Amino acid sequence: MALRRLALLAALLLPGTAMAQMDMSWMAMDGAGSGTARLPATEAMRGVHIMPGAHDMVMLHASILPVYTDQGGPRGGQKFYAQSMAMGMWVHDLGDGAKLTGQAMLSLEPAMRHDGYPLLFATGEEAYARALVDRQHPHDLFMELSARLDVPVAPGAHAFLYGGPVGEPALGPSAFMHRASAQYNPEAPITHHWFDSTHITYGVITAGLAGKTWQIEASAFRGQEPDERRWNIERPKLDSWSVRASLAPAPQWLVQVSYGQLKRPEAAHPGENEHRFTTSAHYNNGRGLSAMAGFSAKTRVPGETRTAWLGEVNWDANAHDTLFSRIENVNNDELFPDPASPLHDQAFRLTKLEVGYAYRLHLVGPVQVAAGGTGALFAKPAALSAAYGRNPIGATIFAKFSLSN
Ligand SMILES: [Cu+2]
Repeated sequence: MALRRLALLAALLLPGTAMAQMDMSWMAMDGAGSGTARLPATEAMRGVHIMPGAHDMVMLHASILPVYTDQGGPRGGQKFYAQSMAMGMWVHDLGDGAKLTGQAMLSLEPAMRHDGYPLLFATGEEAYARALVDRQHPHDLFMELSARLDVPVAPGAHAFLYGGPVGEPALGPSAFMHRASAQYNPEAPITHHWFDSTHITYGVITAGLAGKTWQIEASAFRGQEPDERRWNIERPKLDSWSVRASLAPAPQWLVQVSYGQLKRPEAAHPGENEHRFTTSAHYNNGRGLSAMAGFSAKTRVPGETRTAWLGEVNWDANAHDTLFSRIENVNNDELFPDPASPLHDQAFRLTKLEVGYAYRLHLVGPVQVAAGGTGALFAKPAALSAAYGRNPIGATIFAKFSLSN
């Protein structure tokens, strides 16, 4: 594992310190995902690690992902766009098993138009004061500004407190851009607003207890989703709550169950709260194969319950070739936001199957590129054929430049 190699290197470089005397256990991350979410312990954090001192570690990660997509059918748009993110994490050893972590994550996606990029059958959030349909919103400049304190409370157990003006509550799986199973997929899931849309939340406080193989936590946070002005930091609030339990029966596995009650999350559904239940299982064999399966049920209050499934896999077959796929099934009632439409507010069960290939190449220093393409097929009720065409087929090409160890 990268961290162990790093600890060894640090011990060798620090003069006068024998490996046996140094306690590097404070650097252990136990499969850290986005926010306080966990991933399999075999899933190493990507990025560049620096040790400015024996008690400090800095991790840097960044990626830029130019994409061209044609989503297919009459409602599927075409666009050239770029996703981007940069992350800095600083971990400080406080001694006696305690540590302090600061994390910042930024994106230049606000430079996109407010309506983001075409993504057939995706809905959620707004642009130009209208509900986004068949599009994915851009992310905010500040994706995360958080701090976390870990203190040991019993042998093999520690308590943690996490929070900040921009963070991620204990709800859902680790967000898609942090999962190895989605690392080369250039598209957001169309089930983003069922599973992991709370990954950018203005105002989060989470308290939890964790061991190597388990974690329980609870959050207070702002239920309202980010608005379409993406350069600013919105006013934090703590009007919603969630709880999550995670279990790692083996280092290759992580299972989470979470539930939250969100106060008026969506501008397009004024006056409606949301209760969200999610569960997911994540697998990583530590040798290039990672996968996830998840289920979500979100209930509008007042309103209906809409469910979604997601399956995702990434396989680095060798040093250069990667195959990946995602299948999603969702019951969506937001495809026709115009009240004049006869299909307004009607729910349709949709399936998207996406299959992709990436060629990975080490460029220079810590920079690598993964270039490839994806194809997408959809299954939908016949009632949607007039709007979406009988068999829309999506095609996307991309090149992802990123920092890695
Ligand atoms: Cu998002």
